[in-house]
Amino acid sequence: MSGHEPDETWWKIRSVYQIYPRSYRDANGDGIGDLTGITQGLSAIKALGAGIVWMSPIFRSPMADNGYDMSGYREIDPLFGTLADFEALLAEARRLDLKIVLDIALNHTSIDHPWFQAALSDPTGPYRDYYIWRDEPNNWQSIFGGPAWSKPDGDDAYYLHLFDKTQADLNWENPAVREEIYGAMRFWLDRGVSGFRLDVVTVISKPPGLPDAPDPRPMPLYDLLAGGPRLHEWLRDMRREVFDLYDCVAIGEGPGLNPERAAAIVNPADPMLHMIYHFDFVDHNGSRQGRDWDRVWFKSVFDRWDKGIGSNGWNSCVVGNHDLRRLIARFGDGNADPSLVAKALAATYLLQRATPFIYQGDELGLSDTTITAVEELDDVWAKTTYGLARSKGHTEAEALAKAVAMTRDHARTPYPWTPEGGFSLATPWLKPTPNLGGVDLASQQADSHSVWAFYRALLELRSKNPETWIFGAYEDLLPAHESLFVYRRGARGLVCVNLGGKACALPGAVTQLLSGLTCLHRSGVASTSLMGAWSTQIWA
Ligand code: TEU
Ligand code: CA
Repeated sequence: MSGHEPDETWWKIRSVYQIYPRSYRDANGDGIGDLTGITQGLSAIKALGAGIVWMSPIFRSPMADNGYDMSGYREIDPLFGTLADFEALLAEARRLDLKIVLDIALNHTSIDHPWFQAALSDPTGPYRDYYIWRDEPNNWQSIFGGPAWSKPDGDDAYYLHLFDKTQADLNWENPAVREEIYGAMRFWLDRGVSGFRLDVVTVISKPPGLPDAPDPRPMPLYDLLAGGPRLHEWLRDMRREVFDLYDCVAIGEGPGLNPERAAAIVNPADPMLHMIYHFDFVDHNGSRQGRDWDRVWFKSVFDRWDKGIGSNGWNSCVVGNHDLRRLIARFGDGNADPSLVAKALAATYLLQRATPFIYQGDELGLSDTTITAVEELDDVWAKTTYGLARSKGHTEAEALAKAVAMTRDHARTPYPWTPEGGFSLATPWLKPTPNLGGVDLASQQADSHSVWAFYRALLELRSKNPETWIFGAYEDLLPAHESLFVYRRGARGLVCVNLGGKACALPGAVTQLLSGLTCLHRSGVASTSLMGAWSTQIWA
């Protein structure tokens, strides 16, 4: 296939907006976001210009991991509403021409799931083999910290949980498990959803015999487990038994992937999933990894994935999500104007040869929140981190600092609809991020220079000129520059971004290219020869 052949496939053309349902909008006044709230909010997503809405989990769950611990794959959790509320949401989405994509955690269920409960009450019955049991644990550590194996009270064996101890890994080797998951996906596709985001799908196939890991710590273990021996076989099954039967999109979450592994999964000649998103950015949660934010590395990630998949298959671009600190906190600079940083980052990831994913609030330039006490933490991972630090002898203050540096709560605070909040009439379930002025939807919709307006302008660019901004070939013109990100799209698209706080001269070769083009958008102080701090200009 040639490098820039326009292709009308909707999941390439449309952009994705990710909703965190607990925190999007509360319609019934209990302080927690819900489906009716989402229905009311869809027109705002339409106005922004996204075309696909991915909702983090809404299925039945005891909410230890806010829905990524599912106890019923065919039920809406009552906290979020009813099936009728969901049908109303789908009807509104259809009216607005938005596609709805659901999130399914298929690597594990909650231990409250009836399957796990049956596995406990009847160890010789059919549900025991839905999960992974050993008499003696191996050395694996859970991603959230602590051992990856737990023994239920009164049981003889340990079950595997790569995440929280309430999230038991499913035994995908058991064909009955696979049938259950495929059936659940068809259940929702039959009701009109347009696809799924498959949580940690790369780790469903475990290494035979579950051997000890050379390095059992969480992240290295992840890399070891990603892409197990039967992953491709099961993804092909899934494609045949589910996705090929509908006009839908299957988006894999891909921890542990490199471009070669990912390319195999989205290869049009042997299709498994439509898109899979990598962890090169997701793994970079700022201070949690203690890595510097290196602009040359940042640019190289876009380049390596474009080279790795390009038009042979299709890339997706996830930079921020509900598992991370806020985008501008991870890839900003403490001193800069946050709205300039937000716009500069938007210009890096919305105009790639890929489907961009916008995480709720990033389109407003929302920043990290302030957390001053352990009681303010909700994230199970952060609480585990805090507890482990305390048990290792760290003081309360040290343990809290560790948890605050990594907690996923930063991204999960209520969506700011108005300067006063506007998320709920009640006290929200999680303390909102302080609004230091103008970081709310109403203010930004009224301001043509807002971050929101900038996001909308870039999404409009993408949809108005797909040959250039969606399918045009990608080339990084200054890969080694320490601050400037200048890339080309197709024959005429050119994006210049200064990812730093100091003004930089544009190299003459770039200035020359600009002379035949028109500037479509600009933020900060930028000219054809100079890029001010965190400035952006987009030409075609
Ligand atoms: O996340 C997978 C996951 O491993 C991430 O938490 C990742 O390790 C981290 O972001 C790296 O910085 C998915 C969901 O997105 C997450 O919310 C769930 O907690 C997790 O799976 C378990 O279902
Ligand atoms: Ca509610």
